[in-house]
This record gives sequence, C-alpha cells and structure tokens, in this order.
Amino acid sequence: MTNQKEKSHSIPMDHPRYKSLTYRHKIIEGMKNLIVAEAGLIAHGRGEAFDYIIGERTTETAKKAIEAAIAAFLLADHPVISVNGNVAALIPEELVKFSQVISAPLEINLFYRKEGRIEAIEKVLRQAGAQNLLGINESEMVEIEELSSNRRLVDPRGIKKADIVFVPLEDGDRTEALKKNGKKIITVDLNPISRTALWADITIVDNIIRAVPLMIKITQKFKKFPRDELKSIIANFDNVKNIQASLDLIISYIEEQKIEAFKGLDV
Ligand code: PTJ
Repeated sequence: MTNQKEKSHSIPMDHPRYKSLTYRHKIIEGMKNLIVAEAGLIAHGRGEAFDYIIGERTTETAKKAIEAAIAAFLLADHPVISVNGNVAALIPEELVKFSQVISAPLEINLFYRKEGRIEAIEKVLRQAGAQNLLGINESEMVEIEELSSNRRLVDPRGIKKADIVFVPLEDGDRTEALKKNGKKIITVDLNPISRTALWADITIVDNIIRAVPLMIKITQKFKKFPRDELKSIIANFDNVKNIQASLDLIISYIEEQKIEAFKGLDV
C-alpha cells in the first residue's frame, strides 16, 4: 500500500495522519465551495488540538453522554438537528442518516451568513439524500429572542418550536440563547470547557466524525427500549460530572504521553 494515493487529493493512504488530513482537506474544499465559513478553518484547528489531547478516540464518558443524548432525543416531541458549515462539509451522509433514524429534521442554521452559503450546504445535504430540510427559505424565518447574531433567524417549523436541539460545534452565545428560550441542548464539542459545552444539557466530548456514526448505532438499539428505560438512562446521567470526567481523561492522557509519545523514537 505504500505511496498509494487517495483519488480526490494527494494524501498518501499510508501517511500516519491520513484520516486527520483527509478531514482537513474536506474543510478546505468546503471553504472553497462556500459550505464552510473562513472561521470554520480555525474552529476545525481548535477541534483537532483538543482531539489530540483526548487521544483521538471515543472515550467511555463520551459514550455515556451519547446514550443520554439518544434517550432524550427518542423521548422528545420536536427534536431538531441544527447544521452548520463544518458539520455539513465533514459528514453529510452520516447527518442525513442520523436525521432519518432519529426522525428529526435537519435545519441549516449559520453563524456567518454570506450569499450562497445556505444553497451550497443545501446542495451537499441533498446530494447525501436529505429530503426534509429546514432553514433554507429565508423569507419564512422568524427571530428568537436573546440573540443578536445572525443565528437568531430560525425556521418556525424547526428550532422555533423544538423542545430539543442538537447543536454540534456551536457558538456559546447561541447555546445560551437557546437555553434561555427553554430548549434542551445536546452538543458535540471536543472542547469540554467551551461555553457551549458548559451551557448544554448533554455534552458529548468527542469528534463529530466519530460521534455521529455511533449515535446512529445507539439509536437503532435504543429504539427498541421502553420509555421507562430511556427515562432512567437520562435520570442517571449528570452532565457536570461527565464533563469533569472528560477533563480527567485529558489529564491522564497527557500524563501517559510523557512516556508513550517517545516510544519507538531514537531520542
Ligand atoms: O458554518 P457557520 O457559519 O455556522 O460557523 C460554524 C463555526 C464552527 C465556524 C462557528 O460555529 C464557530 O465559530 O464555532 P466556535 O465558537 O469556534 O466553536 C466550535 C467548537 O467546536 C470549538 O469548541 C471546537 O473545539 C469544536 N470543534 C471543532 N471541530 C470539531 C469540534 N468538536 C467536535 N468535532 C469536531 N470535528
């Protein structure tokens, strides 16, 4: 397999950081196609840094948060999945699949509005099979209070009437505003102490690339559970303790790296 090239870009498949570079490439291409905002590149880099120090794996604490999130989603009356540029560029097919298995619409909701971005994201989601898409008709949007940014505009059939909103890779002000509007918030954020991570009801500290495929699997399993079992999964979940456990895992991973990182190196 040495020197084999992946078709869409020139990253050799045997490169030790092949996966990470492939997703970086998707973000860069996404920016060129207007899907990703310029600031999305910086956000992705921040995510990569946190992923490094959590060991680029889905931890047991993240799995617990995912289970609580899916239980909450399955019990919700109007769950909605908010989609921004980064998530659409990284995992369009998985987003569409998740929306289908959990029976929640996808709503395009952007922080950085720019002509052509909504259409570019709509296109990539439609190509991935999306049918029920919200947030695409700006003339139908309504405002949510407590928020001055562009994201105050939401779809009346989606986030406006939602009881639970999944907002992966979200800006802190908006999470706070959605909470103040009475929404329950589920997020995926690699930074366990971002404002969104701290404000959310359920914080999944994991890479969106790994989290959503696992969320799909767990939904398929939990769909068969009785409501009482789902309720007890939520009752046994404590978001503050879970975030603290993620921080502990980061500390112990860094501690281990003092030895592990140098293994096999001639230093
Ligand atoms: O497409 P738009 O206009 O809606 O804008 C999207 C971005 C991401 C640019 C916007 O929401 C933003 O500026 O977000 P922040 O405030 O940078 O927050 C993004 C958070 O997501 C940060 O805490 C990152 O660490 C985290 N993050 C980045 N990439 C990933 C991630 N978390 C999980 N998986 C990732 N791949």
